[in-house]
Amino acid sequence: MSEATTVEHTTTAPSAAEHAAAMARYTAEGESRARVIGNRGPIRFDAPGRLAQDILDAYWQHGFYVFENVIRAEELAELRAAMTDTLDRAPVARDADVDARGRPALGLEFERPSFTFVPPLTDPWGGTKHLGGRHQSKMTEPVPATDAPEQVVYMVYGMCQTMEPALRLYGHPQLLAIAENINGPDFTPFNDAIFVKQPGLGGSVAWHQDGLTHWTAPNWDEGIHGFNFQVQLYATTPGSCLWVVPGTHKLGKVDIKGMVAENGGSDRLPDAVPLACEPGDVTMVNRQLLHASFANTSRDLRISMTFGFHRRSSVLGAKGALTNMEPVVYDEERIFDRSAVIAVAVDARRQRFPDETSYVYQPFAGLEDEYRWSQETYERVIRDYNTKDLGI
Ligand SMILES: O=C(O)CCC(=O)C(=O)O
Repeated sequence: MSEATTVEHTTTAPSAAEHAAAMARYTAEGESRARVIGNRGPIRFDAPGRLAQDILDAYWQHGFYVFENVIRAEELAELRAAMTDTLDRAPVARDADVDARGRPALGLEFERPSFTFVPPLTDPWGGTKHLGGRHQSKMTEPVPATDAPEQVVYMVYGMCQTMEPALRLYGHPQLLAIAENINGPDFTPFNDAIFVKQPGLGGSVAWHQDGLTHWTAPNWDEGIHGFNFQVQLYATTPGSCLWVVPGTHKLGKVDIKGMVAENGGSDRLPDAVPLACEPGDVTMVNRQLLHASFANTSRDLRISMTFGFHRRSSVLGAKGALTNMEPVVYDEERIFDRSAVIAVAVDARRQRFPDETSYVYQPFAGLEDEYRWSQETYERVIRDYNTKDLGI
């Protein structure tokens, strides 16, 4: 994360209103490109646990899919309530240890901070060396309203340890079955993060491809860096949502700076499509797909609960990337410990939704009784689980 606390806008920075107007023109073109591709609809299985072949084909062709209407109203309401409470309990400012009501802020007890902040409408990573320098080019940073706060929450980490509904979401049987279809039955977790984009305030995420470790691997292919789900708590619109450039997951590392230069210096890349969603929709995006989100000058709140999965073969023996922690090689034990979060999540879900058929996670088949959701497994498996993320 950028530690900058103030931002000096150049005289060429657009106002938020100018940015929103430019986005509206871009949106119309993006939406018509998106309509041609389609790549959206309800989750369908051809046979128990086997994702419909046309969905798989569409995902592998374009590098993304939008699953509609996945999260039922009851669960969505629980997720929203948990998220509202979480944001209410965020530190009042970046380094504060109390929330806006003077209570001890959420997350102080964990090893990794639960919140990151940015000045409104800014891009903390574009053109920097953060996160392996993968965000090659800076996004437009519109000038926020004069009464905007100095900092706004940008991302929330460690959702499984702070929000029980989020832990249950992590055990969602259909989403885990999809992960199995994409990455094999021994798939592993990646990490999770919640992107919070408040209307008129939310920062941007510069164009990037996620993977850091396997671009030059002899066995490189379009699935080697896994994928991310984003569960949308509210309607996302082209002004607030994630944009992707279809098909780029097959191209290897792309020259983002060159693409922006060729586009006259504009970050509104010509082939991109918006992943607009309704509440409860879930996007699946290949981590090698070129993607970004713009400063949120729209009127729409976006909260995207984001969690990803990998092939086990991509992770085992890989040297971890993406965190500031000591470089570590992911061995069997590390993978098992982080994967145990899935086992506990499946049971947490079973306890809350006993009529639903639970997902059977093959690496923990037969170990279910050791990973029942309880205070004991919270302490043993869930607390600080994100220090064991499997970032590649
Ligand atoms: O949702 C966003 O705005 C950015 C998501 C993203 O960059 C990611 O999931 O890697």
